[in-house]
Amino acid sequence: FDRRDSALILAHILFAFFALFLGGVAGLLQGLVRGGANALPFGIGYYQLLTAHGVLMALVFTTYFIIGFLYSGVARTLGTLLGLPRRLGWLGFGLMTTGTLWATVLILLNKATVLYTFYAPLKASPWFYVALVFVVVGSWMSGFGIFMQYRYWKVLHPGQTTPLFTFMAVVTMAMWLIATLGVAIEVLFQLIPWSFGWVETVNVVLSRTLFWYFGHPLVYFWLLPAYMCWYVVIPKVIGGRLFSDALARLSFLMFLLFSIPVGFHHQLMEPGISNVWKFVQVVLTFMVVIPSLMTAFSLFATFEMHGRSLGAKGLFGWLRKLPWKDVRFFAPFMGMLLFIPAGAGGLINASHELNAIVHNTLWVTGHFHLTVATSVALTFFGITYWLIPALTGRTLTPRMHRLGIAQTVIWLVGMLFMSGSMHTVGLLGSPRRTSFTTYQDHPDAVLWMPYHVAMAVGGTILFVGVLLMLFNIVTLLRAPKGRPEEFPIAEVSDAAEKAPALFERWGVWVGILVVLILVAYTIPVMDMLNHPGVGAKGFKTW
Ligand code: HAS
Repeated sequence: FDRRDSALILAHILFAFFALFLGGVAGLLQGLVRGGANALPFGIGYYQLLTAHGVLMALVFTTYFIIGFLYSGVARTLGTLLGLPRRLGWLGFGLMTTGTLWATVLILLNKATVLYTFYAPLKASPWFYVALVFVVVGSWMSGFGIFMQYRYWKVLHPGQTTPLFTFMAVVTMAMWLIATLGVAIEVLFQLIPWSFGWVETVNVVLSRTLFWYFGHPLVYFWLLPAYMCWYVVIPKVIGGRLFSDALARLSFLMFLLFSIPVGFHHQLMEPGISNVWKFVQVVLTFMVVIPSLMTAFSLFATFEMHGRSLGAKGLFGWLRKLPWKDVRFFAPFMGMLLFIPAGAGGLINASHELNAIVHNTLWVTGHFHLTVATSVALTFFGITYWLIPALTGRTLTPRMHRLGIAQTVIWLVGMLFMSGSMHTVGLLGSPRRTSFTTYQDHPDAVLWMPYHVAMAVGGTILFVGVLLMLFNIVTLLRAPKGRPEEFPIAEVSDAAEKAPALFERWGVWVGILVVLILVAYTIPVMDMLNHPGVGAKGFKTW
């Protein structure tokens, strides 16, 4: 890596882990509150902590890590960043950091206790929404930087297929840009005018719809970089090859098409949206499951082909040929493994009748701690172990592999307690986003308590996992110089088909996506605009 590229990427990665630490402290405390420990220090409120935890973990940790990782892979596969893309990367970093620090201070001052989804009618200080604008616009600058580097490369390499990593980075950023338009409209045209008092009321169902137009692709914005690691990095780490480059590209294109017009599956229990449109979006939700099933198939094929090439026998003999002592493999593999139950939970959520049972219960919290906080987070941790030494020209030592594997195991145990009990107690009816309460010792609520205590135990173990991860990062930064760690990029299997040129005709894919969005959203949004009701004045939370 060019030193200037390393500096940009490292700044993103280290900021991400700083956010993970702060978010982890909030997570530990709120876990203890739900477990029954009532006293929070310094008059801090439970919902204030919950907001800080959600924003720092789900929005800040992920976005910084992802942008850093995408820049690193683009620089690795297309060559050193050109001047303008790098400057855009720094501009994006500066804007996002200004917005993040500003928003975090407002949350800590209890002026934006609106949780990470900042749903109306909860009303934060208007400056919180302005800070969010900085974060989103900053991420756009970074996205434009990636597009620009890609564009230059295409001009210099006419007719050549873009390297897989960069292709995936472009799809991910395109999805992000189109998705964030929804939240940008919500913040600029609804929340800012309303919170400054320029208009008296807000159309709540419209604001939630705009949020979830963005909110669902947001979860794929977290997932796709993990998939990049699974498709592009893991086959190389195990010493094998990618099963099919074309299949990988197709699955990413399917994510581009189907991850946006599905937001209603978060609003299945909401009035004001007709069942017909909910049904349409549930069908599209099941479409977006297909690329994940394709990914699972491709991963199994990659592992099995590699295992058999080493002489593995039997149905699962290939498992023994995998490099279990290599943290670059172990952490992401555990993420994959847990994505099987995590994804199954998603299918349950998306099924309308079952959603009625789980919606707004701790089951949903359990679901996203398995998806984003386990599958995605463990993959990001796994990437960190080789990315930091690759950026700093250092070596990943055997001791680091052992520490990393220990960190992964701690994370898994913590999640088993926490997410396991969240799923179970959710089915017993325990609500999410509520501080410790036994509802005046109602017998049902009293029955939930052992699970809440188990959640607190899991949260404490996870906090130890956060601390060990930070210790590992410091150790990585001080690892011995010498043979620099490589950025692993897999070759494609000889038998694989070449990707068709159609895959890079962006006009076609974005065109289809626009049609799908219009089909899924035009009529329901017109309904919401035509029947705004009285509107909500809102609850000022500060
Ligand atoms: Fe979700 C709620 C539906 C995936 C995150 N989800 C949430 C929320 C978050 C979230 C944060 O339909 C809460 C939002 C809030 O605050 O209210 N989700 C789905 C569906 C999927 C799904 C259908 N979610 C994710 C991912 C997330 C995420 C990924 C983050 C990264 N989700 C919902 C619904 C709700 C919801 C409803 C609303 C609930 C409500 O009522 O509020 C699908 O994309 C899942 C597909 C996944 C699979 C699994 C494929 C498996 C693979 C691994 C292969 C393993 C290998 C290793 C090869 C089909 C690829 C094998 C090794 C061996 C040894 C066996």
